[in-house]
Amino acid sequence: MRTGHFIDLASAGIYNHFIMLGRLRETLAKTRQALKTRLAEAFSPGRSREEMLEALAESLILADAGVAVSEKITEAVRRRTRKSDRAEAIETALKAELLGLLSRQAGPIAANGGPAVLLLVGVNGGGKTTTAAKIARRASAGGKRVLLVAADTFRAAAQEQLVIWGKRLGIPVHRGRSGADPAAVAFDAARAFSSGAFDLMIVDTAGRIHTNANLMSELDKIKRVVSREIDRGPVEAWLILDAALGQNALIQAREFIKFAGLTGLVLTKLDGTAKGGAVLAIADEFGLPIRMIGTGEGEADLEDFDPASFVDAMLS
Ligand SMILES: Nc1nc2c(ncn2[C@@H]2O[C@H](COP(=O)(O)OP(=O)(O)OP(=O)(O)O)[C@@H](O)[C@H]2O)c(=O)[nH]1
Ligand SMILES: [Mg+2]
Repeated sequence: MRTGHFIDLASAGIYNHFIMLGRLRETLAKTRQALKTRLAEAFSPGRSREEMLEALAESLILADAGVAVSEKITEAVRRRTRKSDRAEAIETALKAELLGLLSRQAGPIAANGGPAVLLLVGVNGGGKTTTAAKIARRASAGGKRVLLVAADTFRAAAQEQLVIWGKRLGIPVHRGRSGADPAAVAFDAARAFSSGAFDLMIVDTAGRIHTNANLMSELDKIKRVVSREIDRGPVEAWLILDAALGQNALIQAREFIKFAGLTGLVLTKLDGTAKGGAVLAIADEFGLPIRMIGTGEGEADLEDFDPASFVDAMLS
């Protein structure tokens, strides 16, 4: 009986792994296409090693990995393959190189229960509110008592959007008065959280343009106020980046990283973009773990960032 139970679990695990990989492959279809179109042609029989390496750099650039990182990866592949002119050797080296690059920055929520408070920040329309709902749903399914906080007080509709998600998911939402100071709303929510009735508090903030210094320093204030009030578990701040922006996502990240004490990144909208290669540039440039990826508009379209599956889905 017991053994059977474990076998069932194991096969379910493998089964889930294949389903997940299938979904990720679907999500990254356009990025994979961008990468592979040029590669397939370059790796056809009779091509020289230099032609292949040149095409490799080009295909990385086409997938929006950026010139610098594309060249860096190509150089690493060149070193790894020494003088080989076999397409398989180059492809294997490419996989290893991408895996190494992405693994440096992988980081799912810590095993020790994860953060107590999660502040989601980013520019307008990046997917903060949707991601807040997705994370809340997942944590709640895992048995955590979640409090969603609508600290986007600029637009009444923004708070309403989170309230609707809360109703749909059966998760309580703390909201402030329209126009209230978002730090004050977050403070009140932190008080409620401190009562011990919740395990995880997810704060949805207003979208802000990274060039507005006042709006950016408001994030520092929210984090400070909340951190002062919370006496258990870490307070994390994750930057929500729209992967479809490709290289422009890096420009945003460079500014946000100066504020809000960022502890992680979430890349949204990887579905439907051919610019997924930007993930490589992001992993290369920022010393911040990519925590999760958004793979669609639905409440379940969120996955932990797993470098091995990601590379597989991107290349095979
Ligand atoms: N395809 C796809 N769409 C997404 C994903 N995440 C969010 N979206 C969509 O992106 C749009 C904006 O999402 P929101 O969650 O409202 O973005 P936000 O950052 O809260 O926006 P503001 O509050 O206006 O700054 C919505 O239409 C979402 O459904 C994703 O992973 N994939
Ligand atoms: Mg929002």
